[in-house]
Amino acid sequence: MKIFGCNDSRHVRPLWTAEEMGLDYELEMLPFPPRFFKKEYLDTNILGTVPYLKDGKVEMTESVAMCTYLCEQYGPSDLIVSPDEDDYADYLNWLAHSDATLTFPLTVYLRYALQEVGVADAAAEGYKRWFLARLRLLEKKLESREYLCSDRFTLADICVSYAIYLATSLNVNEALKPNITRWSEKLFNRDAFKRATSQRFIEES
Ligand SMILES: N[C@@H](CCC(=O)N[C@@H](CS)C(=O)NCC(=O)O)C(=O)O
Repeated sequence: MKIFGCNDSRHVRPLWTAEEMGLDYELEMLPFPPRFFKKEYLDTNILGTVPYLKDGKVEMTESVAMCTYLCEQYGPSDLIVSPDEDDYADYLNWLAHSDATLTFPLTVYLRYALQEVGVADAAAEGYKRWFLARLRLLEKKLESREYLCSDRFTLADICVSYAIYLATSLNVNEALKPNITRWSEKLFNRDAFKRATSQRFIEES
């Protein structure tokens, strides 16, 4: 199995999952954005996005789906919440929320605040505020719990906390509300997370 990523990109989700499960994988780290700095990558992934996962005939372009794939293909794993558990619907909701509601506005912020400065500065600020407002649900949910679902560490924690990791790597530190800080510090202290985030693309000088 091979996973492609860029520094701090959403490849952290499947990599962290693979590390938690003790799976073997090959990782290729690319310069960001690859469609610009490594054009031949488009022959591998026509979208040019990361992460990209190749496992035999399997090819995937969605980070959250990759996490579920790894657990279902190479599990069984407690990282998954199954349909017979009380928190199943909540779990599915957090998985979708992690990318569509939390990570998406941050990537618009990244583009216009850091990559294309001056093109749409107001959009950058607007999407940052939108992201921060959308953390309301997460901060409230974490008032009374250690993990998001089923009283244990699951893919919901991996996928949602990645958005907090990305926010802090972009210096959007207002994301660090009290409950989110307590929860994410504990998650980011896991050895599997440290292994997943320590593998970086190094620019040749
Ligand atoms: N929904 C996809 C989004 C993939 C995506 O847009 N990744 C970003 C980096 S985190 C990217 O590749 N950006 C560069 C580009 O669009 O060219 C996922 O969850 O994997």
